Amino acid sequence: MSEAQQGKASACPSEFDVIVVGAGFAGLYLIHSLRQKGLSVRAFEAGSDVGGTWFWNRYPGARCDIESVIYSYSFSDELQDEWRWSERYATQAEILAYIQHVADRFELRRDIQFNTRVSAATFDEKDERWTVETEQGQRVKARFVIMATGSLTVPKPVDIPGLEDFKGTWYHSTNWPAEGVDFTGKRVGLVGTASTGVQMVPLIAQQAEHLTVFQRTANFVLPAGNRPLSEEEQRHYRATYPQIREKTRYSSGGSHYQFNDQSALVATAEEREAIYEENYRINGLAFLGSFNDLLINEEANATAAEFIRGKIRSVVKDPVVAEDLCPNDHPLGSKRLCIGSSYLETFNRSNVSLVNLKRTPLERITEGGMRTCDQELPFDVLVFATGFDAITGALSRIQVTGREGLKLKDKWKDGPRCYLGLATAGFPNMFIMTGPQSPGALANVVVAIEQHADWIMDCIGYLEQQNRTLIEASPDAENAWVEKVAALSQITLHRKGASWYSGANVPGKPRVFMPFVGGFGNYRRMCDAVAANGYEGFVLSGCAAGATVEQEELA
Ligand code: NA7
Repeated sequence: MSEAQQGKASACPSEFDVIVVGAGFAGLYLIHSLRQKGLSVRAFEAGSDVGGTWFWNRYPGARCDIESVIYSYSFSDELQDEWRWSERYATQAEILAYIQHVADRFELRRDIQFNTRVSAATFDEKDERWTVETEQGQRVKARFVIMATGSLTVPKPVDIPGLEDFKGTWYHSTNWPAEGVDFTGKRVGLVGTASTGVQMVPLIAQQAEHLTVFQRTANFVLPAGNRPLSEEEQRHYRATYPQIREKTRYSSGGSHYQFNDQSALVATAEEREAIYEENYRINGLAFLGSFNDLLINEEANATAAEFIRGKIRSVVKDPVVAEDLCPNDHPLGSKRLCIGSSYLETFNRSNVSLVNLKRTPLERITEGGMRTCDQELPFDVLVFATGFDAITGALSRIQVTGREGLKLKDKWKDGPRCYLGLATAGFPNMFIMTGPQSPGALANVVVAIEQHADWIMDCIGYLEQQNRTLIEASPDAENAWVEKVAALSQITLHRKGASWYSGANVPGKPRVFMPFVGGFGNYRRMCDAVAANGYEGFVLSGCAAGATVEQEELA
């Protein structure tokens, strides 16, 4: 094990051009891009290897809900040509192997210090440097700091009383033992029925003596339509990658699908049924593109929601269980659709039961199991698929201090505020990857990461060209952007789904709809226009050594 992997301070000089926090998809591409620009970089990573979200989330059934051929980097033709995805939707293991391959191929590990959690980042106005501090007490300086801390990295703490009393073993999906868990012969209680729970349930059910699924909110679950990718498909993808990538860069969600530009209310009932049927069978998340108004018109949305409820009723044999699994309290797509394999079918197994917590609320975890208002159920193992303190969770755990001692946690106490989702006023030379008010959470995040990183590289280049040393979002531009993101979220039906997109899943977290919903392609064009207009909305200041420039007033 190298010194960097052991997290040893001696492996690290004390000053760099850029410090990157995190070595997942975002951190790795940043390291590669910064090196290409000739900048020195050090990345700090809490895990013992690269991968970020895909390093930690190793629970049974973990897969990406975006197709493997597009959930991958586009920056290197050689990388693209040599990598083979074995299935339409890659498993966590395959995605992690890909990320590790990228780290090896571009020799990225030598700039990463593993097993090192960043605890603080402080901007010093006098020497225009960030000081980044680790939990081991190491202090390193840099001109820029880039937070590549990920949107889905910090687990939401289990908020059910009594966990400390439980005598059996318990696991949270976000921190799964690397060696796996054997559920054979065990009575398992699982809480959480969104993307993660939906992926785990069928696999745990195959092993467990009995699996009890505790569901608070029923979700819209669609079949993934997963399958191995044939040699011919692989060849086809490689041959058409330039067109596929171009499409993902300017599409609404970073995908290559052709969406239907027709209203669901214009189509006849038969046409609607045929389109829903086709998309349900094979298109996963792209089901939402069946018509152009599913996310903005409640009547249109209701037709799709009813189609899915019909599917649930046709698959699940017990009519009471089927009705319990039918989502009724939020529009389809207002929370992320769940993409599964044999999820609904699993409820037809004799060793699986469903507890509807809306009807019989959970009271507490006990020594031997779980108690609802009407029964106590014994378990050997509890599994929590209860989600994340998403988007802002990782950043809020770092003590970030900007100009004049301004603390990020104070600035964001009523909700996060970023200009373009990339920077926040009062924190010069700090960039945030796929942060709040960026489209990252709603788009194919790898496409968003490449766009963010490329934009940041150009921005640093511009700053140097202008002989400036500091760049920061102006408060006015930030306010206008935050208002725009909030106004856009009111147009879509996302406003009706309480989810991690708005912090609604974490008790006490400010309710702010965080992702930009105006479409990824539009966002890219807006960022490009900002750059073309001399980084409009940003204030450039400071003066490079040996240069003379007029100082701009901060707005
Ligand atoms: P999510 O989407 O936040 O879902 C968490 C699930 O856990 C959801 O079903 C919650 O029910 C349930 N939950 C959370 N806390 C409780 C308590 N206290 N009691 C009962 N049920 C609870 O997290 P995921 O990990 O599934 O997915 C996150 C993203 O990862 C996903 O969107 C993809 O992008 C990948 P609720 O809905 O709050 O009633």
